[in-house]
Amino acid sequence: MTITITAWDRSPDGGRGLARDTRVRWALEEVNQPYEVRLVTFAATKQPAHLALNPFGQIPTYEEGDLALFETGSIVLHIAERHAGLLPPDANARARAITWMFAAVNTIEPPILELVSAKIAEGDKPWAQERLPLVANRVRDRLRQLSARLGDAEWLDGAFSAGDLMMASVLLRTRPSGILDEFPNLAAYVARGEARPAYQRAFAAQLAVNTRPAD
Ligand SMILES: N[C@@H](CCC(=O)N[C@@H](CS)C(=O)NCC(=O)O)C(=O)O
Repeated sequence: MTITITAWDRSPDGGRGLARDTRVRWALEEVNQPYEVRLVTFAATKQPAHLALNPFGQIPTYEEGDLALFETGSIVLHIAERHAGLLPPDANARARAITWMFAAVNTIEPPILELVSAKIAEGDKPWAQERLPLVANRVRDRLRQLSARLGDAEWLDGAFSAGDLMMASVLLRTRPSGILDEFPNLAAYVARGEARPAYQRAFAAQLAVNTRPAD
């Protein structure tokens, strides 16, 4: 059955891989599943056709036959559950990998998004300069804890899993601020993720979309 995801027609990041379709592309590449991409504009994501797929008007979405999903955590879990390669066979190890997926989107991603909002959406407010360091420090607090847990391990819990895929994807967003590089083991962890052939293919695919000539 054909898998179709949605992605920005032109991503605001210009193809740096920070838009969330990249993590879904990465998961599909890890399990060798071909997929199609429907490119959408920001305006189109607020129209009824897209809202029927994602009530919050966001990308990416995932369609496969009569199944339509949104939320990258759910999409990546769906892919990982249906195809071998992203979740370990042992039940407890599998549960722990899923726990890391939730940790990525529930515990690590929120302060990172808050920092992005503080810079982009609120950067011109009179109180922004006072607030920014507080928000940045909340990101550092979480990364310090994650860094302590990772230590010098290659991945978070044994072999590479969907938990690492989600965590590395979320951490990537801390690189532009310089915060990722304050934690050398996390920076190396993200770099290991980016070095995976599946990530390279996913990155190249989204870059091609974002660097194609204008119509
Ligand atoms: N929690 C959602 C977040 C999706 C999300 O924020 N997508 C961004 C693009 S990376 C978006 O569509 N932003 C436009 C908007 O929120 O209106 C997920 O993980 O899928």
